[in-house]
Amino acid sequence: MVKKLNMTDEFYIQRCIELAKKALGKTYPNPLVGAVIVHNGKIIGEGFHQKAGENHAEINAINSVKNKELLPDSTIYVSLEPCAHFGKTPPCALKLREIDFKKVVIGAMDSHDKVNGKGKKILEDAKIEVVSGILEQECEELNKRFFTFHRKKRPFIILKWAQSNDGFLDKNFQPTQIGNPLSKQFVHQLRSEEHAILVGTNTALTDNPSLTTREIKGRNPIRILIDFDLKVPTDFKIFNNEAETFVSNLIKEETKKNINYIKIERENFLENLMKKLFDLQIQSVIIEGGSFTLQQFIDANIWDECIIIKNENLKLSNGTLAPKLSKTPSKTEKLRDNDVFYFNNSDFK
Ligand code: AOF
Ligand code: ZN
Repeated sequence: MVKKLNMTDEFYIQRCIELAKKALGKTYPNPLVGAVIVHNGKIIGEGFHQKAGENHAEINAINSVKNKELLPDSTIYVSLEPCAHFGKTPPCALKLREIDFKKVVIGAMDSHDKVNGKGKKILEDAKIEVVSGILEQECEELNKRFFTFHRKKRPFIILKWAQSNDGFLDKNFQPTQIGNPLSKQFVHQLRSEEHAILVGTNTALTDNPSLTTREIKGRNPIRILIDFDLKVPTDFKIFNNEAETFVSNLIKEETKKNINYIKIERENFLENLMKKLFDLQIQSVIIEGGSFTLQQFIDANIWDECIIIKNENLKLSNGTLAPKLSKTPSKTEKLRDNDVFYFNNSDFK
């Protein structure tokens, strides 16, 4: 009996996750959240959080219900603990309490300092039945960027590079040329899912990349350039007006149109950069090169995931050596066909 009930809860939380994913890359700095309302075993409402500043998932689900009289006799499923604070929108937990739902089923708890159990408590104090931790791992995975950001007080870091079979980057670090033609779309898809994208001075100077998602018409991530001495000319593509750019440098702190200069000293550089990105509420960063920059993140062990596009048919014999992960992982996953390798930092311990 109990088992059957859990299966039902899992089914609806799974649906919440599916709904939440529709907004992948679009909710920063907010999490991905989905909600489903069930009355007498029938879904009567669904919703997801679409964009920061707009309605939370629960409110969209409530608004989608035609017969609002059914709400107090319904269960609401939500992939993340309902919020307890006044942010850009009022607290969802108060709305659920006001409606007096029969039951609230939660996937993962919200690790945001202002929520973190308070939403659940509001509901329990109002004597509403609350169940939490349903498909918890899946719900954590869904918001790995959001949770890492709040727990580690730094963005979720993804390292990404393309290399030849013998371990070299292309001289001009052109990942899309090393990879097969589909790689470009794949890379642009990855970019559109992250909040920001970062490159070092050499990559910006030698490749002149625009770091946009033009191949898939996705959302452009915020661009971050590390350029201590401001060597990259302002007519380079990384400064075009297709996205906002932050330039970490030693010289000035100012904002000009879409370019924000931020001063970060060399000493403890990566640590201070992480603090600054946390203050700027940047929740995830994909590090796209070059080799030196990537290696710095590896050596400092400031990374969460690593994606390597490997062309097994290409031998370069010389050029820039690809970065090296410090240890051999216990697990390697292939993301696509045979040429994209995925590593998770937690498999290195
Ligand atoms: C929910 N449901 O759909 C989302 C939640 O500035 P606000 O008002 O949008 O609040 C943002 C915070 O609310 C965010 O950091 C996270 O803790 C929570 N997001 N909560 O109940 C949702 N998106
Ligand atoms: Zn909310």
